[in-house]
Amino acid sequence: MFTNKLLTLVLVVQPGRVLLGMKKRGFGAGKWNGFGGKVQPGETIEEATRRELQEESGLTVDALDKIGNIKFEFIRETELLDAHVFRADNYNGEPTESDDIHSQSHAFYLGPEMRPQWFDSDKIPFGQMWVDDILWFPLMLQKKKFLGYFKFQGHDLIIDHKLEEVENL
Ligand code: 8OG
Repeated sequence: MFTNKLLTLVLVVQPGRVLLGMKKRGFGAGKWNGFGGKVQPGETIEEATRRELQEESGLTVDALDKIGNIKFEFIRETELLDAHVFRADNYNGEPTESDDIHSQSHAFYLGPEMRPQWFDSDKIPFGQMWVDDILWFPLMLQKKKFLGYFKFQGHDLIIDHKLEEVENL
């Protein structure tokens, strides 16, 4: 019945601030979010996490901490999104709008997908983010691990959810 779609999401965190990107098109356009996307065939989840981070922010990271797994269901849709969430506390490079050479070489290149910006940890723009984020960002910021399930009606309304802190993922 349901198909599972593997997604990655990484939050780059520095003392007192978090790097988010404004998604300019596609799924979640107009929202601030961490960096991530679909896991491609032949790629591990961690490889996909690093690739998406590099493509969308220009950054590379050494250590990636696995901090969460969130399943998203949308009513009347049969695709379950299975998002693997990571946190990185150190990074290399300077945040820049994505300049992925591979996508630029295509005739249909649409320009950068994300515009990165730092936000103070107490000024995270939850009003312009996915509505579930306000529930689990506090755990992420405290380095707590969690499992989540959110059932959406459309893109702005949660009709059912579970969120639990766990010791291990
Ligand atoms: O490839 P694409 O950009 O469509 O991947 C979707 C990205 O959005 C991926 O990084 C996972 C992330 N994402 C969701 N739902 C939610 C959500 O509710 N909150 C946050 N913070 N990220 C989400 O797909």
